[in-house]
Amino acid sequence: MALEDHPGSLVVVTNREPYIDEKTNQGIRRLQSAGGVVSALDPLLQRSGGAWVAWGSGSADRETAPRGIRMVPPNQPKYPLHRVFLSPEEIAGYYNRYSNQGLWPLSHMLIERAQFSREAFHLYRRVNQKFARRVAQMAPRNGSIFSHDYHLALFPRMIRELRPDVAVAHFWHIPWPPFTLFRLCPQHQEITRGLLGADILGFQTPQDVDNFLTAVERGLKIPVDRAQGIIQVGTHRVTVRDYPISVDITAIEQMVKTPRIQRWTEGIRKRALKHGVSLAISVDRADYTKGLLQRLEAIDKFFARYPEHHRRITFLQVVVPTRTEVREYRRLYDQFVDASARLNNKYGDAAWTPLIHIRRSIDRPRLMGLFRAAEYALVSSLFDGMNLVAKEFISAQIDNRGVLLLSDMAGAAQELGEAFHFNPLDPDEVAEQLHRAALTTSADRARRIESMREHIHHHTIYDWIAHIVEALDEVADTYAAR
Ligand code: ADQ
Repeated sequence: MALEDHPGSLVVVTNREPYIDEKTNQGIRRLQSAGGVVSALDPLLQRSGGAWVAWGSGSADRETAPRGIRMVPPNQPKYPLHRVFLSPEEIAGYYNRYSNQGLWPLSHMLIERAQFSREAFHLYRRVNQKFARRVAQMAPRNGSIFSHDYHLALFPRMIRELRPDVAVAHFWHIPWPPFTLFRLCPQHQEITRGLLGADILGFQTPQDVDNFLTAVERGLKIPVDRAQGIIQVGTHRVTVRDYPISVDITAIEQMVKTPRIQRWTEGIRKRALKHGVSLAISVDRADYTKGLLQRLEAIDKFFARYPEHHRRITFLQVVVPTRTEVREYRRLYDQFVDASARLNNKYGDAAWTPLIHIRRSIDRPRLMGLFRAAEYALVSSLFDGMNLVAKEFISAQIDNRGVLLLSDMAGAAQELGEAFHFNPLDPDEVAEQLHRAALTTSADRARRIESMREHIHHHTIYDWIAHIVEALDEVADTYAAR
């Protein structure tokens, strides 16, 4: 990767920070964010230098970052984390309201949930400006910026205005909706124009790219070169492409092979065997886009239509509450708990619980061990940019015995063609696919899993980073030569 030739030139910009400091009764607790992007970009910055800029959201973040800078990783400092501090009003407007109650539901095509207001947008813009000013102050001359997601849509244009010497790649992690829906965002033109400040604009799927190009054509009346994915805005050229995000399959394979995790996996398998059941796993944040309630309806249909699976399959739902400051998210979780209790009362008995749910975050190695132990994974998102859980499950299936049931509406469905696909709003189809999956031969399962594992081996998170960073590097070189 050419980035290694320019150590220290990359600045990563995200809403969520890679290292968080929280106050506890026992003093300050350091937490590391566990998402796929953090676990891939953090080692890159540790190796080649650079810096990370993010919202300092931890309760002890100010204390541990004199002048807003914290060297990380805390135990072995390698690069600076620049924390952008936000007021409670900014957090409410930028994060909870405009990002999570506006852009998030609209991008997932759930228009009834989307709420916009000029006041929230004003705070969203103010925070994007804060990020841009901060990056403008610290980015090296002719450096490269890699910014992320729907929280920072205005950032690329702002940084271009402040620092025309830097090259900017921005990656949009969630779906980009068709223009007929996107135009419902009262600030759709500002949002699209903001993103056009980037040199490289990445989306999860070709469909997202297509929808974005339409927003540029129809919303801004700017012509686009669809074949090349290029937009010329005055003298500035933007390249728009799909870069499907992925996982570190080799690390997952190693994780599930460690003696500790092997023992954990064996323990779970033995317990399941004792009760004569196979495990079907789902792992999500408690978010309405993940289709948790619709999933329960489909499971109900499955047990109603195919009683032969009673006492044979137990669904294990690992769910971590998220965005609990938003009322709808708290309600969703409560509804989920009620619906699972109803399901268990309807079908369960003293010897068998049809659905077990675990309400917490599970550490990564154990989670991967659970994936290995499970015979089925059920991913039923109503809409999902990619869905890393699907790719993690496949990666952990080193015994080639599991079956992935995957919503057509997750970005991952475009790549994982050997999964059992379904429409998440069709409980009958989900039930039928579960039944079909249960009847597959072990040879068929192995063939499907092997083919998907091979695909992921050739499209890892490191390939994702390398493709974006290489494209960014080329732009940075042309800027440096000017
Ligand atoms: P998310 O909506 O968070 O990400 P996803 O891609 O599934 O969705 O990633 C979730 C991650 O959190 C996975 O790595 C998963 O293992 C982990 N996780 C979830 N619940 C957990 C639990 N209870 N315990 C431990 N770990 C848990 C957004 C977009 C996605 C896109 C990603 C990456 O919405 O569509 O795939 O970004 O671009």
